[in-house]
Amino acid sequence: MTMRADMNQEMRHPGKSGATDTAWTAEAFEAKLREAGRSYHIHHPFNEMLNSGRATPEQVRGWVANRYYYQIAIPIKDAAVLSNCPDIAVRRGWVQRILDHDGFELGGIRDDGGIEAWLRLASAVGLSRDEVLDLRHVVPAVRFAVDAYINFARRAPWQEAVCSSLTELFAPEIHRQRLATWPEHYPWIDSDGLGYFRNRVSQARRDVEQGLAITLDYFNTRTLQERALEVLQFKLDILWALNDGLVTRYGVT
Ligand code: AHQ
Repeated sequence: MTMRADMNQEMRHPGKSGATDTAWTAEAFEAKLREAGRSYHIHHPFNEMLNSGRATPEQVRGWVANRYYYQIAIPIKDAAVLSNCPDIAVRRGWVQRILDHDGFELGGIRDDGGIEAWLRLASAVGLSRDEVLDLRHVVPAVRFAVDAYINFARRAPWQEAVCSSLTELFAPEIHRQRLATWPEHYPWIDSDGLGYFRNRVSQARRDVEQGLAITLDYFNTRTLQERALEVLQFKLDILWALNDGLVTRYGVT
């Protein structure tokens, strides 16, 4: 294998070499989960282009229109987790994620939700609502990566689907990075459009509190912990492949 492949191999399947059967402590296991952040899509060339101001308006619009397909998949994925989960206390926490994205009207409180906020981002970058809603810009690799995530959540044990959401360990940083860089790099984007990222910083942190607690508790043998790292890497690869799809369609500089 070439150096790159070796590096990829180690990045993609950490902890494989020399596995013993002693479970890691919760602290050591959490550290391993956080180490996987080395292959988070914040490091993908397309994202680095986007957040360093090198993206053209067409590349920004392409990213927003394609990521819409990921955003509308999240509540479907979360409903799959709920449908597989018999634990009422877990469901009571998890259902919040669907409300975050689909919005709600409860007891006089109304929230349009994250998908509507994403459509405001789409409008701010110059996309029409219809061309986002009808998914005409979604490239095959993005569709397949996102559908793989939904199908995984439908058929995997619900605890594995919970574990796969832990890419959000690294999400507050990427949302903060956009909020810090886009206004300067893309002054043509109305800042109202960035509301989605503002909301996600705190929502992602709350999501991770529940997801990490479930993961540290359930994956409690070395074999299960190694499985958790594989599941997290699978989801990291989904996000990475989504960005690869954008490169093939919109290029990267
Ligand atoms: O906007 C994002 C979001 O709502 C979620 C839910 C969570 C999951 O259940 O997998 N992951 C996630 C993510 C969102 N935004 C991505 C981004 O880069 O804006 C990051 C992504 C994640 O880290 O999984």
